[in-house]
Amino acid sequence: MQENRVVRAACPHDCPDTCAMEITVADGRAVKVRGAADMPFTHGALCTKVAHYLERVYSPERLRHPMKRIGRKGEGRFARISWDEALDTIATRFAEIAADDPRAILPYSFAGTMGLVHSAGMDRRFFHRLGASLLDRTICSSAGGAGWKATVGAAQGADPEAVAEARLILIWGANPVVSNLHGWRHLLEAKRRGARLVCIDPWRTQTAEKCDLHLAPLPGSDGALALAMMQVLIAEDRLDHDYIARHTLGFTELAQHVRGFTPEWAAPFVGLPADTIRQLARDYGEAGHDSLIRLNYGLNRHAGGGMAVRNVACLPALTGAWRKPGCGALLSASGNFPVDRATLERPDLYPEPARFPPRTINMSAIGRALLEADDPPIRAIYVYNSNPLAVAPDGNRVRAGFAREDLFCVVHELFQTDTADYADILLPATSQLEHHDLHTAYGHLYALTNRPAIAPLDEALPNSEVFRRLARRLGFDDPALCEDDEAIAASAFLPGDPRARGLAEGFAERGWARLDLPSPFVPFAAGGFPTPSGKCEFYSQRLAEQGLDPLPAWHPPRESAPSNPALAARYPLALISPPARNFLNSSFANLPRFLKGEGGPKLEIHPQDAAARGLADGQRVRVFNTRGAFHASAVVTERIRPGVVVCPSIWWQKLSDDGHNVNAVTSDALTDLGGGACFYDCLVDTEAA
Ligand SMILES: Nc1nc2c(c(=O)[nH]1)N[C@H]1C(S)=C(S)[C@@H](COP(=O)(O)OP(=O)(O)OC[C@H]3O[C@@H](n4cnc5c(=O)[nH]c(N)nc54)[C@H](O)[C@@H]3O)O[C@H]1N2
Ligand SMILES: Nc1nc2c(c(=O)[nH]1)N[C@H]1C(S)=C(S)[C@@H](COP(=O)(O)OP(=O)(O)OC[C@H]3O[C@@H](n4cnc5c(=O)[nH]c(N)nc54)[C@H](O)[C@@H]3O)O[C@H]1N2
Ligand SMILES: [Mo]
Repeated sequence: MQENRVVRAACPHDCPDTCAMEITVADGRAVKVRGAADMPFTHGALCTKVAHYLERVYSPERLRHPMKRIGRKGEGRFARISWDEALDTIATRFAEIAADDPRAILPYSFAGTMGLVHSAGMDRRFFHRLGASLLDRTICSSAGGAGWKATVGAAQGADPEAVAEARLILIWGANPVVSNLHGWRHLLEAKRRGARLVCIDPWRTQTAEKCDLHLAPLPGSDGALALAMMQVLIAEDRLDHDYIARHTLGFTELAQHVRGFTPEWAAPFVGLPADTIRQLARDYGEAGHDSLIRLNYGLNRHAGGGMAVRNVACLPALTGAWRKPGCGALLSASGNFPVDRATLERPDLYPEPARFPPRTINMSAIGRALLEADDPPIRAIYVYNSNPLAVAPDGNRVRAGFAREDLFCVVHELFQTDTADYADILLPATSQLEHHDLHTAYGHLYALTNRPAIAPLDEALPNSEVFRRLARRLGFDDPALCEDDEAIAASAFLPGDPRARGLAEGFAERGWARLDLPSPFVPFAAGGFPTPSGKCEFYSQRLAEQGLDPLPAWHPPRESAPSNPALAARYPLALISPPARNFLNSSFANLPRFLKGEGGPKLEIHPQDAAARGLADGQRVRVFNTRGAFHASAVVTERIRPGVVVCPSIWWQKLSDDGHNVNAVTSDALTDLGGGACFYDCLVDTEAA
């Protein structure tokens, strides 16, 4: 009998916390998963989902063999085949299509695993070499990312482990108790030390409940709120003039520009009294250098989401809050990691564009692309690390796209998801415990390795291995397409970048290591913004060159009374669908423990809105607009403001009793910056089901 051994691993899920895990293995079977006690950010704790990870790894629902479709598309009937048959079928079809135009083949992936090897390594190399359409991976953070980048320069900000230094913390479009639990520990520590926490969220979340103040703006109004805060800070001279003079660009233009954006101007858009907005700005100004804005992506899932984040990102440069450890603002820390994309992804493998110019498809409008793209139409799609039938907006259009008889669809998955039901060839994927990978993070400054703890279940294969095998079949003999996972991981960071110093030693010793950055890391204490000017850009020449407003602007939601009064009269409720605590997007949303934890799709609705529709608590309701409808049970509650409804998500369509989830009603419109998805920019109405 083998002894128990403990394997160092990393949580693969799309969450800012990227935890270090320790997997206890006995006789080849993982028997225990716990958070690493020595990893400072994980601090020995896992979330409610990953604490029960073995239920996912060993779920009887795991796919264990390659299969081919024997029923209608979407019906979900499959027959077992061999890997050889599966790969030969895919290689033959891809070769046929590529002979005409390889851009008719589309990879579709997001962050089922965030590991570099299995989400941004061999997969990218393979599709580049094939000359397939490129995928613009916009579904989560690209709007906010673009707004932040235009202002601050890169995804860098306050050191997440130093935030307890702040005295005033605005938690803005973020719900850390649910979606950034280990970051929340540090925010709570700030509170314990006397900091005031203010939550800015249309919904009274578990986070809002624990803050000193909860402000509930209308969804999509953050751009106006931040402009009004700037107006007050500047008009009342609550500014750090020295910081502004040395480290910002365009203050004079900004001051001129925001003069009319008073709290009185903003109030009707924001849905809060002008006095409340003015007080928030005064408190923020009063806190001076000691404030932190912890944003997450809630405010970026609106038509104006890019500009909203840009406007918020201007605030700490006005007060000089970037000067102090743990202060300033934090959206994502991912830009601190010196990832060598060119080596990982090998865009140079793309065939000489002489034959076909590269074509990019935006993943946030995948339904539209499958139905409408020409030049060339999409003839094959290869889905991995994603479940678009459940997570992509305008779900009915997505479904219609995947239902196309002439579309060759490959899905590589751990489970038979909504998307898997539409596969022609369905391939079994390994879980994180079964493969090697390397992880960066977007909520802290540590890199982590993930060592395989157990052998792949039955015939499951990691993403990289399937692409290696397909490359061989297609006769792609470039050495980059033969590299093994350890070698890919070993070359993932820019050689010689000082931030990567000591990582390899840390990985070997304990599986994780902090980037070689000062601790605490105060990136913009003395300016040095990674923008073209080296300053925080209130005025952005880059935006001007793209034909966009170079100064912070107000872009109202697409679906709201100010932009579309006729639509708002017909569908008066603004629907948001933020993360459910027991799910991770649509992952975990098929497993008994987590389904039980959530207890079925819900629609939280204010008592006034419920009464106006004759709806009672617990009643089945139909939520609808022109795009579609889904069912949920009403939760009548003052946690949500009048005029707004919430459906914590993301449910699988086929596990919902009417076969539809919230994305039946969301739109595939794109955001102002970054081409992102507008999940929370969505008007609906509701009635008894
Ligand atoms: N448990 C759990 N954790 C998760 C996830 C999950 O599904 N479940 N998903 C992961 C992923 S992929 C991501 S990107 C992150 C997302 O993490 P967050 O960015 O924190 O999640 P969101 O729900 O998008 O936004 C957070 C809050 O914004 C609020 N909000 C919605 N619209 C607006 C608005 O217009 N203005 C303001 N101020 N607030 C608004 C929502 O009510 C929500 O409470 O979480 C990750 N972590
Ligand atoms: N209405 C609404 N829709 C939303 C959101 C919302 O807030 N509201 N949030 C949006 C956001 S922020 C995001 S990030 C997206 C998330 O969208 P996705 O990234 O698609 O996230 P998941 O739903 O978790 O699907 C990931 C799938 O990858 C699979 N997987 C995991 N590991 C592997 C692997 O190693 N190999 C392979 N081949 N597969 C693997 C999992 O089993 C899972 O089915 O959803 C978006 N959709
Ligand atoms: Mo996300």
